[in-house]
Amino acid sequence: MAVGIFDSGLGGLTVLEAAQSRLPEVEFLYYADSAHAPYGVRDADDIHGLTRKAVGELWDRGCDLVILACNTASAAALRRMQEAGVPGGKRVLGVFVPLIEALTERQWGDNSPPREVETKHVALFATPATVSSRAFQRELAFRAIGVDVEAQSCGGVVDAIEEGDLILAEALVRSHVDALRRKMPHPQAAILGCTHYPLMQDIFQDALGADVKVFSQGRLVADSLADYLVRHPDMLGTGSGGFVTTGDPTRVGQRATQFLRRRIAFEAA
Ligand code: DGN
Repeated sequence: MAVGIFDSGLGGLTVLEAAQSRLPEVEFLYYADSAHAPYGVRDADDIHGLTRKAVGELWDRGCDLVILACNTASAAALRRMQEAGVPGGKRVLGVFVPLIEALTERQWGDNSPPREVETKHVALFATPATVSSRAFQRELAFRAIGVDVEAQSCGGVVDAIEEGDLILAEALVRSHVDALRRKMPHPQAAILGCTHYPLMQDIFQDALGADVKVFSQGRLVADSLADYLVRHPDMLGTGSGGFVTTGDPTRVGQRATQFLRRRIAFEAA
């Protein structure tokens, strides 16, 4: 019985880790489409096609419920996949909504009309594809009014993390935070709108300063998954847990081991 967790690469491990600690009794099958990472510089059709294929493979492996632990895929593919129709008994969920519910202080699934919220100046850090989709702003507008969002497209950060070059990743994060501050000098909150970025969360927090509340998705998505499984226990599926990748399993396993500080072995997808 496993839930599928999908990302183009290693970023979704931040969601997996939070989900494993929130739901220790649940197995997870993690799918990294490393052969096609990064998604953040691809166009929406391409991202949709790759995401559709990966999610289909997770469904075929018995994961009835798949979490897109990737904002780029959630922005470009989720709505389209849901509108095209998901096979009976299967489900795919994204990572935007739990984050936006936390930012706007809403309970899970509160679909009441948009209202004023405390946090009015929000910095969004995400991949070029997520920023240009404006999916975050669209979802936010369903729930809140009067929020000023300044988005910073963080080119290069995902690639540096995937390559294991954390010195370059840190330099890029600091320069993206500087660029954001030139547009919005005093954000109240910062959204890490890419599941890779929590791997650099301390650097974001340091560069932004202690007075900026940094939101990342791991725990929020894990809590919302736990709620979902209480209401839909039948969605646990028949698959078994593990780690698969379309890339080189040895190399991807080494990087994952480095990030999670425990041994992770990937198999070929
Ligand atoms: N981790 C992905 C996200 O949350 O957008 C980014 C992956 C990528 O390929 N750019």
